[in-house]
Amino acid sequence: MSVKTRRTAEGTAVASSAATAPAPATAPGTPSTGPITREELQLASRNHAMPMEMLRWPVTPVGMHYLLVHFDVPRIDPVSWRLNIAGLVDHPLEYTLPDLQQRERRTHAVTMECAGNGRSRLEPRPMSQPWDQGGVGTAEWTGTPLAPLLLDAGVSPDAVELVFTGADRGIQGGVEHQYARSLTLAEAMSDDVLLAYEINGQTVPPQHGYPVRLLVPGWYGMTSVKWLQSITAIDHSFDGFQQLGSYRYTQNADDPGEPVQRIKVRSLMVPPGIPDFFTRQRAVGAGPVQLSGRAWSGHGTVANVEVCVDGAWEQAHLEPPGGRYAWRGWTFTWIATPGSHELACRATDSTGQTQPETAEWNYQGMGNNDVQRLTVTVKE
Ligand SMILES: Nc1nc2c(c(=O)[nH]1)N[C@H]1C(S)=C(S)[C@@H](COP(=O)(O)O)O[C@H]1N2
Ligand SMILES: [Mo]
Repeated sequence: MSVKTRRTAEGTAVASSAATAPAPATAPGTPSTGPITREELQLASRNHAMPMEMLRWPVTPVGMHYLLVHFDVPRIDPVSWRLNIAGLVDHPLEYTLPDLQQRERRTHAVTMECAGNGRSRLEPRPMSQPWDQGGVGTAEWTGTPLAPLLLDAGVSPDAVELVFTGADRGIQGGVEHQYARSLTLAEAMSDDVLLAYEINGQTVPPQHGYPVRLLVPGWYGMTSVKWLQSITAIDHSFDGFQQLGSYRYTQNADDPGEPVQRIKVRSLMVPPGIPDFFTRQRAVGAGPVQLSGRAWSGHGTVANVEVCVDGAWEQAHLEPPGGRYAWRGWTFTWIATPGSHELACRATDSTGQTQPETAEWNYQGMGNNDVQRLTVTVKE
């Protein structure tokens, strides 16, 4: 019986048999209009979001940063752990953790966002990690720049890509593999790419990639391979599952699509006032309300943020940038009048890209940066 591998969104795994009936509507990777499934709940509770109120913090506390782990968190012994640089290089190299820690040390505040952030808002809903809007966070990552290590290894002129492989292993798309992603040599040599071993001044915890993770500012999170084990120079385009089978803007299971790469412009608002426990509906008192939030883009800098109250867009005030790769704070004073109101925010980046009013659907639910809208009840 022939088994056909289907392209699926992150966190899902499926091999459907060509000889059997079409996959049921609950199969991973299948767009669904039904309620959230047990499998989605299982993923959502493993891979938590950043609560929206954490947008008040310029740097997200470690336990509040979002989390995305495809397989199991591997337990790694720091003493026997090595990072190998191999493949098409003149000098294959092996580094211990202290070797890396003794090299040049750099810290960047970096906003990281999961490519699937906003997925559950799409209709039909691609079945995978069902993010609402909290698949984002900003941390101060410390590590050593990657480029000098590549220069030391002497990457061959025949090399076109570098494959970054993590220690975690699982099955996705019917393929058993270690999590791995590639970058072109030029992308990997970029000055801002780090091998990170600290987050917010602490050792990187197990769930975020201990002992060392790749960190590629401006790119969606899947690029920043956790539990990094090896870097391999190859003379062709990497065809691993996480490169070719997932993280693509596609229209159906057989569409090769386009690769998901840099983070699209987005802004989010701290939900104002106080929430209702169950519905999370917001209530505020009448009068001036200071709205605030943060905006980011992996394509450039944030040029503008607008706030919409009941359909009318106005400029928000931008705070000074918090670093080249970190989100930018914004504020807006809203004179709240009694009744129900709809608030929204929208950012535009330095390349002129802005957020769409309605999500652009794609099969894997990638890169949804639609405008955030919320309803607020204003009391007398
Ligand atoms: N080895 C490995 N690296 C990985 C992943 C993974 O499952 N395994 N998930 C990726 C994805 S999809 C995202 S969004 C980020 C999430 O990083 P965080 O959990 O530290 O926030 O890690 C990326 N790196
Ligand atoms: Mo992700």
